[in-house]
Amino acid sequence: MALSAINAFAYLLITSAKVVHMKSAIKYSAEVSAAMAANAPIVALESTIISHGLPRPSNLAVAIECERIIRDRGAVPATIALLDGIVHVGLEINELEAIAQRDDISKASIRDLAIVVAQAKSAATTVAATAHIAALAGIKVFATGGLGGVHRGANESFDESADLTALSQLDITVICAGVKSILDVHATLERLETLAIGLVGYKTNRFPGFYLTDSGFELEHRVDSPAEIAAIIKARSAIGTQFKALVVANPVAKEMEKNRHDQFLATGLAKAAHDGIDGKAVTPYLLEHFHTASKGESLAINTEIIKSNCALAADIAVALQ
Ligand code: PSU
Ligand code: MN
Repeated sequence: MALSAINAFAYLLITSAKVVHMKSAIKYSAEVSAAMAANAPIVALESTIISHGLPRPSNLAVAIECERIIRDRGAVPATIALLDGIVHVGLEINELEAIAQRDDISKASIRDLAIVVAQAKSAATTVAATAHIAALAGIKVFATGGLGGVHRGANESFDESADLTALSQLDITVICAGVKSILDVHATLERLETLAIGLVGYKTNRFPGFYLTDSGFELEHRVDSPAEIAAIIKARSAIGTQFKALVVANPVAKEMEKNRHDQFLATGLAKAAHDGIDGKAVTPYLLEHFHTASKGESLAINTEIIKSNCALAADIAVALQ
């Protein structure tokens, strides 16, 4: 009797300690904490692009450069990742290095978050998971490279990125260069429409295709300044549609030569099918194929894209203040 009472008490202590631990599961960097206290503009950044989207060692250099671009434009970068069970919003340099260099960094989408936290593991966050944590932290603007979407052959494989469903329920604005042609771009656009995710082209009426400025599909809405985007973000709250993300599609300045692009795509898709790649491995596999097959050209374009999206995101965050 006495023993089980002690056990019950110990259990309560453990559970309440766990509850406290969960509540403090988010750790803000000093810079992000200060920005939040001062109500200064903040831009969220994902980390899967660092761990699984870009090859080493340039992944770390790109991550550092992106943060610098955001600071130079008057906003504060908040790179999001999970390290040893702690959700980080804003990374110190040694933490950014860990994400870029460690071999035990998994790729976490929203469904993985609680598991990684409870098991005290480390993971980079996808667009879906990053948007979820950013929204939880009250960050409104998020820069990435390309969104996940509907994969080719999804009518049989059911492979559609959780990025889409995540963005259909979060108050966040994502700046990207559209989606890569490794996906079924048309199906992705249809799903964005069904999920009521807002979509505007930045200085373009064509939906960008990541390496290409034009994926072949038209956009209904075009914006030409960060101020215009800030006005849309404010109108979303007024009209009650803020809990569906706004996607700002920002085309790359100098695109890849179309024939080369189509060739890399065809060989990559054939290789992935041959190697039987599925699940969360598909996207990193195809990105890696582009980087090796193009002998670095896709990496250079990828770098330009993410830098340009960071600059625009910072300008939007500043315009929102
Ligand atoms: N598309 C890119 N580069 C990337 C990704 C997608 O052009 O780095 C990453 C992002 O983190 C995105 C994730 O959220 O891949 C999508 O993976 P999946 O298709 O498994 O949902
Ligand atoms: Mn998938």
